[in-house]
Amino acid sequence: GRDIIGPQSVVLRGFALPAVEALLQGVDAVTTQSPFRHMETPGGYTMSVALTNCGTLGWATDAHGYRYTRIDPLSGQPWPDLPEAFLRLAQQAAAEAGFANFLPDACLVNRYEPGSRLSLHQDKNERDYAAPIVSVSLGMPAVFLFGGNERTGKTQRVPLFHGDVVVWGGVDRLRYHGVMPMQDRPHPRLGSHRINFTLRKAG
Ligand code: MD5
Ligand code: FE
Repeated sequence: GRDIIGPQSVVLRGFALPAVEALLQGVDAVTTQSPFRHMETPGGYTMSVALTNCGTLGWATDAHGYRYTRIDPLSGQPWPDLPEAFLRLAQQAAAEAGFANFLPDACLVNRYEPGSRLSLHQDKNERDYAAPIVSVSLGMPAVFLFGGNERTGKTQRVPLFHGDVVVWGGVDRLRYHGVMPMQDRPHPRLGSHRINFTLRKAG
């Protein structure tokens, strides 16, 4: 089924389930070349979420700021190719949500463990806010926080489970959002991890 969480945002429950094994193979291929790492923020913190990227452009942060890069600063090589299973799923999900012809060039892969959180933020480093973002959740459940266009004000709590796919677009694209601190509720396939990957048109 689907849950409408904003005027142009929808949770497609279990949409990724038929593709899980292919997606996890993709994650393995990516992390063999560009391992998960904990990046520094411009504010001097180390992120509790570990991340990597695939596709032409990858999101990175360090003491100097946030940016998209073509080269993985850890490996010194281009980010790994976008696995075909990622692209196929993202295009199907985008189409299902009313966004035809989604052509992502960037995929950020986040890995959460118990205690990991993502504080309220906006995603503003992409060039084209008209393109949607497709987000795939695997492993442990999370509570997603969905706010408004300003940091203050009400946030809704949206539970996200293994296999859920969220498509965010249009007027919802710049809403504040985050992930509550992860509880340890081990998943049969992924243990005490949550993996979330987001496909974007960044360039
Ligand atoms: C996560 N990741 O569950 C989330 C899923 C990130 C991030 O937030 O930046 O890595 S993506 C949720 C998202 C992305 C872009 C826009 C909006 C939500 N939104 O408008 O609410 O690891
Ligand atoms: Fe975000």
